[in-house]
Amino acid sequence: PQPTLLADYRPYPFDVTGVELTFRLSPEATRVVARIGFAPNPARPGRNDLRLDGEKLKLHSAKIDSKPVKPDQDAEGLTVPASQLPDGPFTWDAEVEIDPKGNTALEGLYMSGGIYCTQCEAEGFRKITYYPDRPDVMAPFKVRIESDLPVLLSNGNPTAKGKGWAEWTDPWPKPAYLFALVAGDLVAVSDTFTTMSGKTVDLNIWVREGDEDRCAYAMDSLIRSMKWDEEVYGREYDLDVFNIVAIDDFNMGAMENKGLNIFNSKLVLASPETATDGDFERIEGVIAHEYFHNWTGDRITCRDWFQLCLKEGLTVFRDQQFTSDMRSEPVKRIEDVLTLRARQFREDMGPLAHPVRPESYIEINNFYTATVYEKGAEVIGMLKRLVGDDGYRKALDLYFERHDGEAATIEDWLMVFEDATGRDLTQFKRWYTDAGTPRLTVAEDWSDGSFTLTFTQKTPPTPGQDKKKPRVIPIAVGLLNPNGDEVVPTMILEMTKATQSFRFEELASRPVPSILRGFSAPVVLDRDVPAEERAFLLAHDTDPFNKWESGRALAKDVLVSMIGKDEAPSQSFIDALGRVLTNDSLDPAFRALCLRMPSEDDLAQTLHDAGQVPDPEAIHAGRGALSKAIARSLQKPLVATYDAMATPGEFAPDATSAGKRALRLACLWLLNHIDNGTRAAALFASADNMTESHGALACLIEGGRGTREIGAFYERWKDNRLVIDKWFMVQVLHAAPKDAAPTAERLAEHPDFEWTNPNRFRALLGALGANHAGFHETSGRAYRFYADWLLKLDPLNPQTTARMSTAFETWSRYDVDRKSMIRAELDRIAATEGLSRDTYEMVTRIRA
Ligand code: BAL
Ligand code: ZN
Repeated sequence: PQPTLLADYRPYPFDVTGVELTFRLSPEATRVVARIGFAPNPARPGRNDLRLDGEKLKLHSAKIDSKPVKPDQDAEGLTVPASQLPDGPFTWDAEVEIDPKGNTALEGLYMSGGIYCTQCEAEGFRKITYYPDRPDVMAPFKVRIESDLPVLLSNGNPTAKGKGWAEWTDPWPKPAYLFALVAGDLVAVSDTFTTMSGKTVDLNIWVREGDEDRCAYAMDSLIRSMKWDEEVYGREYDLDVFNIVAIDDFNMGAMENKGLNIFNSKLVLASPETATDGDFERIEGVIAHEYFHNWTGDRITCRDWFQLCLKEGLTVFRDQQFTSDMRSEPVKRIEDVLTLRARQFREDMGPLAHPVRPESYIEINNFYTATVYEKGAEVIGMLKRLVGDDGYRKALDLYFERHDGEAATIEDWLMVFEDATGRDLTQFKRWYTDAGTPRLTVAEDWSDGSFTLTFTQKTPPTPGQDKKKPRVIPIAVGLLNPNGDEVVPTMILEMTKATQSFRFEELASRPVPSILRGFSAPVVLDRDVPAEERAFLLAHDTDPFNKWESGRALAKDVLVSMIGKDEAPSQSFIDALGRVLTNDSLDPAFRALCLRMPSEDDLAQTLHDAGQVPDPEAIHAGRGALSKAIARSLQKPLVATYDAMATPGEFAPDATSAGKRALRLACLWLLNHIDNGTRAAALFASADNMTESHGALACLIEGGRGTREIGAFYERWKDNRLVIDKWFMVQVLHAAPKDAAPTAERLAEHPDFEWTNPNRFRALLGALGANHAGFHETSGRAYRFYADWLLKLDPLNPQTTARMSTAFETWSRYDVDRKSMIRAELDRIAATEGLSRDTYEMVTRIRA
């Protein structure tokens, strides 16, 4: 397959002046009648062919200005030569037939449990009708749906309906990827929102009958999101109705189609009994994310898919701000950095590294990555830090004013910051164009009351980019005196050179620096810090992020010396942790994060960075040994905290209650290493909420127990798909290294393993990939099993298959045997005849 290049961008030769679609729904033979107005685009003068994208479409008729035409058809679309086109504007009429029921790729129009639904981002619309399926072609849409199903939905406002049909009109010009249609036997949970200018918007969450009682949190999150976007960004909703639909079979989390968001049901449906606190938080965040896209994505979209971060990075940044306003800012920051490091740093340090704005792709679906999303958001956070809150607000106001209704680029985005703040962002732009995570080293110098920090930045080579120029790095720094008082509050040091010094004068004593506060830039801080200094910062740092980070770094140092050098667990680390655990002035959610050990994958990367070959079993054992040592040493305060953090009474999903449960479960996790599972079994038996029930079950399985509870959990929840996903996942994720692959193999035979459902597939296979020691178990059995399943899913659903292939992206960290076993699996996948373009691109990049 040929790559698409950013450098080849050219505007489409025609403007689309309007789109009218009629859908005659039928599971295996839906007819789509399209009438599309075209006018020559002045940006592409001269006579141009009409090229329309189209895949898996049966063309029944095509006309131009009512006269039949016979376009040249190929596997990717059709062409009407310029010679057959009128000089000026013209109308294209076409009727095609599609097969929603046979559409297992879940792109375009497909069926999920009897419901018709669509997913058009990035390039799914071309599976619905012939169209210039690219984001810079924007047009108003009118849609008529004909079906006997009771609920017929599309974008925009409802404009007419009768028995067996409904019409929708979307006045806002939009690209085809934002098109949506839903038809099914659904019921709505409804509310209203009054916007800042006094307009009433009807809000509906559409679900299957029986699921209505699990929509309240999603609706509440939507209303809070709408209000927040008005208050913080001045953005008002712009249609009479906002619809959300929950769908069981969905490749992504959710989709921001204009006025008709379609969600994976796991990101809508929640009740205390069925959803964990993590689920509630994700629902709140994703509802907000998709709603925020209405302005950052829909009203202003991307010129081409290389600019994906323009809408995704910004919208992630906005949903992170929202969650941090709704919950706890430091806790949210720590959670976001944990995710960034676990997913984006891992990507950036491996064969799939790519810039936030890539320059080439074979399949764009493979670029919905942590780099585009999470690093894209970090880059905006840095911009805000550099220009300040006021500068950021001015720039965003200008962005909305200047580009509303347009398909914009990263250049446009940076230009509004330059124009609003007067700042030159030429060097800053490298964050968008250069891949890789910069590594910062620091030297300290102290003499005569003056303290100097000298930073050096270096970004390792990434595929296709050997040499890297220095970037602008905002380094937030504060200084503490030896008593633990802050003598220099947080300030931003702007690093622009490869090596650069910053001096602090007139200090009474040599300070302890707190560097990269709030994780002010997505870099790795390579700094050997003595354990005493880390413990000092854990105790005294006023910056909550760095307070947590010091504890984390201490834990890592201890684990690395236990794993690599067989050292005993450090008592001083355990004591420092104990002081955090018992410090009631600290938020329980924060304490829970401090108690959580670094992940095994994170430790493997750390060892690899230190020039060692990680041994997954040794890492697993080391982490277990440290947990046990902590539990033995801190047993009393752990038990006391476990008891004190109970949340009796009615379940509340708010951040405070969730924080208590998180701390309670963190204590349980450690105590489980020394109490033979007694507490976990008792909690499982008594829990009235999924957070504790699931947390207790995870502990039991981790301890090699829980057979009875696994059975009871299944019996109780066998009719609830989302909870049964958890049942599959928890058993594989927490299985002992040797048991992970056999457990996954056994569960794959279970009648409920509906593997064509992406949630179910991810629950089982995703859990295997995430069980570090289990996935990398020495026999290679897990690698084989995983690759077998990728090959089985690929012909049906290339998008999900390709995404799941990233389990193999870290292969180069490991020993020769593991490397060669993983490479053999990658070779086997790559050599498979008929492999999808999606998976082909991923496996060839991974094994390169
Ligand atoms: N646009 C795809 C799903 C999302 O990021 O919202
Ligand atoms: Zn998004």
